[in-house]
Amino acid sequence: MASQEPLVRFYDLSGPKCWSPACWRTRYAINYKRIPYECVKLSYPAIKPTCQKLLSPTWPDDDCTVPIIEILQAPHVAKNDSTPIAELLNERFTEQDGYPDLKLVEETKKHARDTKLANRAVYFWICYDVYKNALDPDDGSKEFFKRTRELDHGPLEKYLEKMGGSEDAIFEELKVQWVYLKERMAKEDGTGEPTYVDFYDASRIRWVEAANSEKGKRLMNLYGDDTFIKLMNKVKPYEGGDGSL
Ligand SMILES: N[C@@H](CCC(=O)N[C@@H](CS)C(=O)NCC(=O)O)C(=O)O
Repeated sequence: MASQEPLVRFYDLSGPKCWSPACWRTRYAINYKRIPYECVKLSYPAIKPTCQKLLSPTWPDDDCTVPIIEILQAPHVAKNDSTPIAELLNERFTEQDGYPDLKLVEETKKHARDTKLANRAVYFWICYDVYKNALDPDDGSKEFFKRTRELDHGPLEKYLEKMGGSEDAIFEELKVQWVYLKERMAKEDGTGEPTYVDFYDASRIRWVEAANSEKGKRLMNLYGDDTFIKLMNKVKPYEGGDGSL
């Protein structure tokens, strides 16, 4: 990648590791499509000004999120929101021009409800770990994260109480919401070509691992089988790309 001119600029969150699940989806998508890119790490407080600069000065507060990408070739375009970003990458970097088509981007919308519930369960389970371990300690992200999250749901230390108060309760919820993944992986051996659905599911694992590696290990064994081993084997070749991991 380093020797090629970047065609995309990818805005990810700062922190010791890539941790944001939404940013992982974009990272996987760009790597899968083999698009040369550069990565800019943003602090939490920098997300809104960056959206306003790149997307629109009146960009709604609730939609000020990373990932954001800029396509650096004419016509220049900037976009945020991971799934529309994946769609845009397929439109602009086509098979005809030698870029692999990322399959099943639309499909993720079919599981939107389960995904939302599963993300909610994981969110309350690991939010305090994200605060402690995943954020950059020196760029204002931690203060911003704590202040804004606590306005919504009170002290981060007590988030687990919002979801039944125990990891067991979280896992019971996840087992139900994620059953489509278990059923899908039961038909696979973990060596096939990944799709956007695989990247979507894997991004949740990466999120937990970066926040708390022990919780990540326990999540990998959610179903007591090889569901997650096969999933993570499939996506592994698409993790790197710009040396920032
Ligand atoms: N639907 C969005 C969600 C993105 C999202 O929630 N990003 C978080 C980081 S993981 C964010 O930018 N939050 C900004 C904030 O909370 O101020 C996507 O998939 O891109």
